[in-house]
Amino acid sequence: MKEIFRKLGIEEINSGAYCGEWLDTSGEIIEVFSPIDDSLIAKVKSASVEDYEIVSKKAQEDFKIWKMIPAPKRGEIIRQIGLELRKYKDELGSLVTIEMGKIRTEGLGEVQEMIDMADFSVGLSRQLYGKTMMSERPNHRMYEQWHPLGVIGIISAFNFPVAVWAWNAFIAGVCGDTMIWKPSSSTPLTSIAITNIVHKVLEKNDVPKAIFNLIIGRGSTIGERLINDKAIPLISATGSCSMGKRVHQAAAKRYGQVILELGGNNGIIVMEDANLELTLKAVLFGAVGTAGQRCTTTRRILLHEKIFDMFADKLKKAYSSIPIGDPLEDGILMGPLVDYSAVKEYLNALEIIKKQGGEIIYGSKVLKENVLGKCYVEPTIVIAKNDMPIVQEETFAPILYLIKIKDIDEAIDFHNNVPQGLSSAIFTNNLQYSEQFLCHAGSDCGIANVNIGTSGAEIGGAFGGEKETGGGREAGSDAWKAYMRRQTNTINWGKEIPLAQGVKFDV
Ligand code: UN1
Repeated sequence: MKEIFRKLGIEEINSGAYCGEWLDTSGEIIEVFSPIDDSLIAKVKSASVEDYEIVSKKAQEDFKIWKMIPAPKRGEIIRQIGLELRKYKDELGSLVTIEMGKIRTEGLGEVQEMIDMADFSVGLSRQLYGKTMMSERPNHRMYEQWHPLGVIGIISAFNFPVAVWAWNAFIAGVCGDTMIWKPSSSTPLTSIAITNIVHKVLEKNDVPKAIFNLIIGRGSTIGERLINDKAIPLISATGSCSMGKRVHQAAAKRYGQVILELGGNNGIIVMEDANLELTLKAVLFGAVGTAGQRCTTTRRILLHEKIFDMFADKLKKAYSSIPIGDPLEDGILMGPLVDYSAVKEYLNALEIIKKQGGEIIYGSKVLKENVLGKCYVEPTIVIAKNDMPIVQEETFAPILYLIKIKDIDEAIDFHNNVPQGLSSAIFTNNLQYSEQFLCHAGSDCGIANVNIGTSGAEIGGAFGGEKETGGGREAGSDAWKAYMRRQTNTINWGKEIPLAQGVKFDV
């Protein structure tokens, strides 16, 4: 671990603010523990509100320079960052695992997601296209252009401590924005490591240094300051629904824009004709992967009554063979939850489940033997009803609800009958079922898949969801448009000044 920290520039005590250089921060000390064995791994001197003001000012100043650099040249900086990320992939992947507990292959996958985002953004830097429109007036030309927006606020969660930053940062970067990243206080070290890598690239190039800025600290102090900062036209926030509501309200008060990627309560419909081998694999990865701590985690299985008991048995058997333990070890498929408060939430949810009539058919215990720390829990399967209040909520833990359905109509009805709308899937080989699921009367989620699980989306599509998930879209497709301002331009190259809609106004 010492070697990984040395390579990534993580010290015993680290600064919690960067704006082209690391500041001598004056906030409280954050102690960072690894959920693998509960050990203290480093400290961060967090940013105070005064530190925030310095970062915000610097980001605004450098926006003026960065936005004037041609987009493909900005893309070149992101390309170089992508190359550096490739060099440090192994160490960064391990650091993700050490800091938040996801298994190593997932930690590495997360760094790969950043690399993919870098490549995507480099291409995008030459494709920030606007349209040309047909003017109704003679000798007029109309078109739209996309201009850089300003300083973007990026609030990221512990569960994807680096990939979600890259979704936002690389796109915002090629769009000509500068940014301020506020990572989760549970995972500050990965953000410091990334910032060190970015710093090295910026140093080598003749560009302003306060493009990819960082502040680490409490939501209640610097987080509040960030979301209320009039200098930040857009906040992109990932996290809980309640956090997102707070961000949305604060931004609305000052006419700020938001990209919200909040809670999911993702369901998989399993029809009677489904290929159950495929389904089982997808459910296992979706429900147990990342120890149930993805926003895309599969939380509900809407299971056809004809195969209910049989598939529940298969699942139980598969759950009992999942290797749980040190996430750095090869072959382990489930590591610890992020911290002990997550364990308490898991236990609390299980109590509520019992009170509300849920039947726990597998799991429900905190593991005490053969594990290194106190944050390891059993993945849990519960037979439940869709309208149980606890099923309507997102519990950020590996708890999977099995809900019986009698046909496709009931399945879609139950599926949509939750407040969240992020990701969804159906397993079937029946064309009519899958088309019904994908049509406008089908899944109401931002992501809807057929014979693929709810989690593990590629970066090429726009990522995000509806309802209480917040409506934002990040990463691929044309999600970049949210990071720019659109300008409609009309140019008259004639000798008259005709008015639109045939209005006459001759003096
Ligand atoms: C998240 O949990 O906030 O689709 C993001 C997935 C990942 C991203 C998850 N690519 O599961």
